[in-house]
Amino acid sequence: MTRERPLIVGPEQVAAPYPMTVESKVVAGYGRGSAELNCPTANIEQAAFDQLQLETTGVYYGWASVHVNRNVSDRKEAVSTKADEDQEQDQVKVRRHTQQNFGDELGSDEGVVFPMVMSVGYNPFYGNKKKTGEIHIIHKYSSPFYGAHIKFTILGYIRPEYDYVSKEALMEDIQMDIRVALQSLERQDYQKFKKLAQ
Ligand code: RBF
Ligand code: MG
Repeated sequence: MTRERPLIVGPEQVAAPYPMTVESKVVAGYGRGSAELNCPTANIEQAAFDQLQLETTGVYYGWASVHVNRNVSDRKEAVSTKADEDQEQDQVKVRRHTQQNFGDELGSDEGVVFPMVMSVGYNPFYGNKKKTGEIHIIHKYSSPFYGAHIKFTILGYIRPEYDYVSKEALMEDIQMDIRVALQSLERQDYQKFKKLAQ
């Protein structure tokens, strides 16, 4: 979509309802993020997402960090739910089954806070039925981290979600969102909230 976009959004000082901080397990999405858009996203559990009560769909920004999930029962459960997920494969557009590594390969990236952009809504370009939240962390991780723990703090809103004429147009807008988030987070007051996401 060709239109003018500001590089910095929101007030100089973080203002209500922000900051909003939530923790979630990283769950599998539709598998399009890295495969099609060159923009991997960590999908948020429904319960964690609902906690945020984000009425307004669109793109938000803030800080996020990923931690190894050391919860033993989560790891045991993963084995027993695999069968259920396999059965769901018959339906259309179900969430893919993905191998969870629980963040075991994070190495020195564990617990490091990076800037993030978060997409909230129905992804009109793909026409999802369910309102979801997914986070793209602006950092190149060496491995996926399904089943890991993500902690994130939302500090502001960038734009509504749009439909696009092409995948390339969507990708271009996401690249712009990333630039906007990075610039907007440079402000002193926004830096102060980095520690909330750790
Ligand atoms: N999908 C849309 O259909 N419209 C959007 O405006 C849109 N904006 C996004 C912005 C960001 C920063 C991110 C990470 C994703 C966005 N998406 C959008 C979602 C995208 O379609 C989704 O990540 C992939 O389909 C994987 O589920
Ligand atoms: Mg995803």
